[in-house]
Amino acid sequence: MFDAYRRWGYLEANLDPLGFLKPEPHPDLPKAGEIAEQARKFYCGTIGAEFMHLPDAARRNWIAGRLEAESAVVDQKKILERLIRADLFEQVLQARYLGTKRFSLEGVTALIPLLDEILNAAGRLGAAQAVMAMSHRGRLSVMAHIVNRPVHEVVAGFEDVDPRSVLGAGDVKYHIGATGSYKTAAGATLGIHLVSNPSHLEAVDPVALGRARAKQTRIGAEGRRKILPVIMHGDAAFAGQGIWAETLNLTDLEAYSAGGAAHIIVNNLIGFTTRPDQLHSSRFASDLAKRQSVPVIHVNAEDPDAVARIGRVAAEYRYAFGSGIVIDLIGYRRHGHSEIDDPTITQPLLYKKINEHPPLWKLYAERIGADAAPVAAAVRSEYEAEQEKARTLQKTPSLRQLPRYWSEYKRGRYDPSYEVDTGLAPERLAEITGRLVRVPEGFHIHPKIARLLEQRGEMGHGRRPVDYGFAEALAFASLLLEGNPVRLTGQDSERGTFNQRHAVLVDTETEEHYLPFAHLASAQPFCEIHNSTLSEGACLGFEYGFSRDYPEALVLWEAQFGDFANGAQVIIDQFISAGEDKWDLPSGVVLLLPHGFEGQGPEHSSARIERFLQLAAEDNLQVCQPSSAAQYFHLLRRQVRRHWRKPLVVFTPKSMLRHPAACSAIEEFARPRFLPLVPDAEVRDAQRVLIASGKVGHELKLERRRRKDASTAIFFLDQLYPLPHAEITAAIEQHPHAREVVWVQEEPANMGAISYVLPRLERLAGGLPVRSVRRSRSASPATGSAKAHELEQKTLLTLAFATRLES
Ligand SMILES: Cc1ncc(C[n+]2csc(CCOP(=O)(O)OP(=O)(O)O)c2C)c(N)n1
Repeated sequence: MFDAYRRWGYLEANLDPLGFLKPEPHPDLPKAGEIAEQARKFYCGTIGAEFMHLPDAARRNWIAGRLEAESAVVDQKKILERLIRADLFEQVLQARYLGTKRFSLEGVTALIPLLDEILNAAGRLGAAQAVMAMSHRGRLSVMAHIVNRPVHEVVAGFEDVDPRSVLGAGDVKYHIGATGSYKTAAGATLGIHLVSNPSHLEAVDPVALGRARAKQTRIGAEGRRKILPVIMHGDAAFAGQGIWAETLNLTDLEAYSAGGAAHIIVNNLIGFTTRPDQLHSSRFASDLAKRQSVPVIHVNAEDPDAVARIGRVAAEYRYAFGSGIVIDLIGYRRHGHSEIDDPTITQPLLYKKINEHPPLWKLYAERIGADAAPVAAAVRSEYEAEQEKARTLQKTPSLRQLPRYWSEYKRGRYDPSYEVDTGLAPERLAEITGRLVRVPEGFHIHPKIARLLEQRGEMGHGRRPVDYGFAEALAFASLLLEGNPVRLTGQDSERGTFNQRHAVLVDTETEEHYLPFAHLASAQPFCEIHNSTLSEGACLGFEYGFSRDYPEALVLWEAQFGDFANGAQVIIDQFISAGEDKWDLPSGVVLLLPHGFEGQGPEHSSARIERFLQLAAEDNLQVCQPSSAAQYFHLLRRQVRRHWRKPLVVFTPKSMLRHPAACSAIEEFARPRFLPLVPDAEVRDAQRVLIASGKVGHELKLERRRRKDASTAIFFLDQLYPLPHAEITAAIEQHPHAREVVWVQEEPANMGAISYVLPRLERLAGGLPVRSVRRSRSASPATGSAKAHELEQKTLLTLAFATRLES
């Protein structure tokens, strides 16, 4: 009978303080008798636990044991004080800033004692820091009561005193992150990082986990114990947002695990105006979590003692099993979605009931027989004084602080003084090659890989041109040997989609894996190269998060084909391109996006260069398309060796990966730096200058050879943003008799770099006419027919050379 209650008891539990979510009688649950009564006490009270889906009996027994044990004593006086603080914080803001959005926590104020209990238990178990993420709801309260930012600093956001300092930048107060510290009941201090967050619900989840993982990696073996991720979700968002489903799938994987997170659904049983029966196909918003071995514990937010108890159980479970757990904290929303919405229009009956319902602290004080009035009066006047103090501030204080490991890195605008040399002498490259191509004794190597390693050996010793795959390996290995960690994830990135990387070697007899990058020297930083899940948003979000806490590492995310990056568009728009402008938070994350029109159809051609260029402003990104293996090598090394931290978007080749035209002599790796513009070394005093980026530039060179044309110079624009103005002007000036400049791109006229490049080239061309050759405007990026592609490509090349030269 107990087992039936363990399995189904939650359906009959009393979980909704307002009683709209009715218990659902289950036929397998006997109602009469002493044992039934006892089981009902554990499983059908204000806690409803779903854990019988866990395949591991030890975990099921652990949870049953906790739920069936006597409740531990909780500090009711403290809980009451915290509930008073949470409620009066909102009421003071409501009174002083009427008509301003704050996304009040009222109705689910039990979140604050819940977080208290999680942090107290985690502190006892060895946590030193919590990485927290949440959306708008209750965020200001969490900043004040958990992150412990002084209330006047949090309130300063409402005063908005120095708008001139953030013209065009900054963010609203309920999205900005905060750093602070939390004192546990036992006197320990935990660092708290509340991650900055865009409006896009749940987008912050993978970012927070990536940050937690990076912090754990930095600490080493004790990392998982010391760093606890805590992620808070809205009920509508938890059920509805795909990026959260993707993130959940990362939880237990070697590449992504952070030892489990405490997840809290701050469940007010409503979306903006939308009812739960319109928000999810399941009884509970939390059902998605059951796809995995994650327990879900629902708790009625109006039983603070039960809430506190579950907080403790959740933290202990995370530490016992290194696994995530979901707490579904069910309450209500006192006001409209924001305080300026009138909820009585869409939920008149619900809000009639809410209006008559007293705040939790009053109910709780009555329940425990406490006189709350003196504490409430003291808290109210404390917060009113804080609000007065906020009004006197001259400047809105920053609530965030970058960790110390960021101190030597630069953000903001580019400055040429940041440049450093990235070249390596051939002898050094030969030496690195020796370390890269060796295989442990007894390792059974695939014959094709044996051949590849042999060829790479020749490349590294200057006996064969170096291809992209090996140029990348040389960049990774040299950075590792110079003390910089490397982390790369992406779909099938261990081998490489185009069979070009082979970072992870596989023993043909045992399928054991061997990562040569991890065995370069006895003391070296970590190198992690992993195949990712089949997700873009969560995986890129995770790497962005990782890069935020590892400025000295090369952190890369690779798209299988560049067009799939649009599955991560929210992360690109909201974090990578705008993060520094909104939150002053830098990142050096690298995106590798295979790009190029090769007749593979509309979906495998374009990484949408145009979108990245549209996002580019204020030196927020670097958008590059290296034209050769050596350029790629220098670009990757520059990203780390230079101390300017900026996201780097690299359009990487497909067919050109091994193409002789894109391979480089070993001497090219010794030249000092990456060239944002590669001028033409073959043609002097040209009459026409063609400028292109990527594969088409090589095709133009072949076409020039075929035509025996000696009057056309071809430049590669390898860095599209920031645009190398001086280099472009100087290269054009090398051809004083040039009569026109032509931008050539494979992409249709409404795509590619054209709308960004053309007006700029017109300014840089010293009065020469500038025209363009490209495919016609098109709704879809490329043709689905390989033959049509060839015809188009031929026409494109012909047009680049055939048109009339203007005088
Ligand atoms: C991806 C995304 N879609 C839509 C919105 C607009 N929006 C903001 S809050 C909200 C309702 C969220 O409900 P819930 O997740 O239950 O959180 P609550 O506000 O109730 O705490 C919506 C639809 C958004 N911010 N992000």
